[in-house]
Amino acid sequence: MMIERTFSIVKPDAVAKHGVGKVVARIEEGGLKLVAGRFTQLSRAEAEGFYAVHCERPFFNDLCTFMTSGPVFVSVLEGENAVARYREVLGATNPAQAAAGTVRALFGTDIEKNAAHGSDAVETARFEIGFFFQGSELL
Ligand code: 3AN
Repeated sequence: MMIERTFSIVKPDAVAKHGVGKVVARIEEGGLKLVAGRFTQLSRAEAEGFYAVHCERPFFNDLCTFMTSGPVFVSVLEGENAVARYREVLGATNPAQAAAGTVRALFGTDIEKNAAHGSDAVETARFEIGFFFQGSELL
């Protein structure tokens, strides 16, 4: 078992539904702990930079518009196999396919408004954490 860190965004749809506390509760119940967290509202440039890997995808423009549409809660999670574990807590990308009880099944609307983001690999997590947090902010 590896102690890892992963990166989370509670997206504008879930923040608007007052879901931040409920998502954090599921993170903690899943055996992960928050080592940093804050609200922010993404600029267009931040959204495009964060999702740069998807810039050729047809949904890129709409995704960036959605992600800048309201406040988000960004956080860093730590624990054993944190990357895979958090993706289990989130459920499948498409809420319609997410297992019952997962964050996306509970709070997601559709594949774009899917309540929360979690890094897909340790390397990605390192990039995504560094995109939002300084090392000194990780407690
Ligand atoms: P995940 O966040 O589960 O790793 P990715 O990396 O395939 O999923 O997609 C990144 C984000 O892009 C997703 N969180 C989702 O909001 C959005 N997305 C993915 N596929 C679609 C799609 N077909 N239409 C609209 N948005 C999408």
